[in-house]
Amino acid sequence: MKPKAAIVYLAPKESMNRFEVFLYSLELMEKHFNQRFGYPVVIFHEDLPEAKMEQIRSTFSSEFYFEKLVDFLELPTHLNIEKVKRWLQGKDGGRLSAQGLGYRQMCRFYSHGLLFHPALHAYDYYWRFDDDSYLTHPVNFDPIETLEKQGCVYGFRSLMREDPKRTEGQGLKEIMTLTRKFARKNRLPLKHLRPFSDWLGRSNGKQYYTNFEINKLSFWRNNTLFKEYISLLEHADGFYKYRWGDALTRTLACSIFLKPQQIHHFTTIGYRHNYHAAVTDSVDIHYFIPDEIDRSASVVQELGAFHIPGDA
Ligand SMILES: Nc1nc2c(ncn2[C@@H]2O[C@H](COP(=O)(O)OP(=O)(O)OP(=O)(O)O)[C@@H](O)[C@H]2O)c(=O)[nH]1
Ligand SMILES: [Mg+2]
Repeated sequence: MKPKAAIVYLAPKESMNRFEVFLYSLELMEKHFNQRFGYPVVIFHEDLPEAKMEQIRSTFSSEFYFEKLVDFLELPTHLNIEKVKRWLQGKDGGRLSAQGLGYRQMCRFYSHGLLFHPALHAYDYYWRFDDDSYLTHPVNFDPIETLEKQGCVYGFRSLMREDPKRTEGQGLKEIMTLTRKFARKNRLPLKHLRPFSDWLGRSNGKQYYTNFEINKLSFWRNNTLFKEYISLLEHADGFYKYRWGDALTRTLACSIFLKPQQIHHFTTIGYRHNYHAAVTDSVDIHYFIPDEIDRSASVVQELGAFHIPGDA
């Protein structure tokens, strides 16, 4: 039987001017996968106008559900905006970065808000794409079904490693300490954190690249201990203070709550996320920042003719 699953997106906010990019992601997702497999597509959004929803419905053949996040910018009840603003400005121990409140709320939403959202209650799995996630080649099998058949909870396409210069001040030490303490207290294994840590137990910056992830909602939704872990993260304020990313929290949660055999690495799917590419049949991830193009043979061969809006 086909898994109860949905494809999910968070549409860019209108002021981000990324609608064209988003449409192209939808086009490739549909052409290379969903035309054949027909999963419903749930598009969460902050302010997507009716006319654009209509444009999506009339351009593509998938079944679309639009879900407005009315409380997207709402803070946890123990915080107030003045405090958060100071962190965003780099004051009181907060981390100043280009990513403001919207981005940080997005990370918090993907980290756990999505897993408990009522719009997904009817589904057991979701496959997430970002507006700048692209399937570069046809996917001739159903990865959601693969995950289910193998009894897995989490599926990813690539691992990324954040540049230590960029992660400085990101509160990695705090989240690692907090996670270890929590795991010890609750007798959860710590050994699967090793691939994501250095020899001193500090985060090594390696994380699941969550802009492509397939996840078993029913596993997390029904897990009381996971809810406790989330509550701990929420009260540590790291999403606001340090811009903790959903890639970071997902990686840590998968490491303490799952066995390695519950995690599946999809290595055959051709995928690109802005300037990162995972070519088909390769575990590597290639970075091709416009002025520093990765010209390795496999990337040139696969992506030579593949362009996205914004490419030079
Ligand atoms: N509504 C809304 N969506 C957002 C906001 N920030 C990001 N998103 C969406 O969240 C997803 C991830 O955002 P990105 O900006 O691509 O985040 P990222 O992949 O970490 O950053 P890049 O490396 O720049 O791509 C995308 O689908 C965006 O449309 C926001 O403030 N509001
Ligand atoms: Mg992105």
